[in-house]
Amino acid sequence: MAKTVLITGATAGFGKALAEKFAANGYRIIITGRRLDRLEQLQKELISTYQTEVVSCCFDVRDRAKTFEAIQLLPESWQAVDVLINNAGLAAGRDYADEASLDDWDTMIDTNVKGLLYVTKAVLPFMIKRKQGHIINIGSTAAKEVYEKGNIYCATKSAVEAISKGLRIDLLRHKIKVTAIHPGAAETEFSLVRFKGDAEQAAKVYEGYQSLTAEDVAEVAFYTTTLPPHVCINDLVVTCTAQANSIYVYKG
Ligand code: NDP
Ligand code: 8X3
Repeated sequence: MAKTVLITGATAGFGKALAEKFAANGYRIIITGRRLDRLEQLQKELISTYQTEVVSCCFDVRDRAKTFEAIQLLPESWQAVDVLINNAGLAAGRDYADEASLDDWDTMIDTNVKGLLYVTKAVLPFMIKRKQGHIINIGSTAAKEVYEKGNIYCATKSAVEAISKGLRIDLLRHKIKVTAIHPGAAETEFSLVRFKGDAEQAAKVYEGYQSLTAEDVAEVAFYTTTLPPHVCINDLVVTCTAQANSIYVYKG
């Protein structure tokens, strides 16, 4: 039977590219996100382009009850999740800590940390039952070096890194792989969301160099799932060639 991947945040950016990449490689796909219209559109596209099976689940990962309900209500044939990609996430604002909004901080912590934990906890019993599985958590170069005005976004991504390390240890006995992938700057809706719809400010982030694309990240993430059962990539940083880390980007 074809393998199954569950991808959070599949309505845009990395998540959408990941859904396409896994579908092109014969996976059955579970896509999730909050924007129902986009989920329905992507579901149609994946089915018609790749002739694969696709289920879409619309929920907000910050809502603990709804997240558990959506995952627990998956039909039994869809509960055999081989790969879980915790991708849903965002940055809200880019401000000095003393000037930043507490609501933005709550949003980032609730989505990037607590949401990731809820989805993981809901999917884990399916993997444990089958004594196999691969969890891929999307962190960021922001987990590795904190940058000015990055404060809580960087903290949430450091948390993703620490959570991945902890899960890797605790899940050894269940033979479940845990990979953390830390991409650098990639042009998606990320900056538009961060700057609350200010397209000009968002575009400036990617000016003067070739940033990563969502497809680049999907390619790398997919690669980590192609290795033999005894091989696990634990932690992987991927940036465009113009970027050394979350602080240094060469715009030449
Ligand atoms: P996008 O803004 O393009 O996509 C984000 C996705 O997350 C959307 O599908 C969105 O769906 C989903 N999402 C956000 N909040 C929630 C929520 N509360 N519940 C459910 N889904 C949610 O960003 P990217 O694709 O660039 O980002 C994906 C991940 O990669 C994030 O975790 C981000 O932090 C990380 N990252 C991004 C980098 C970049 O430069 N782009 C670099 C490094 C890491 P919807 O709105 O429909 O709910
Ligand atoms: C997103 C990339 O550089 O804005 O994680 O932190 S960055």
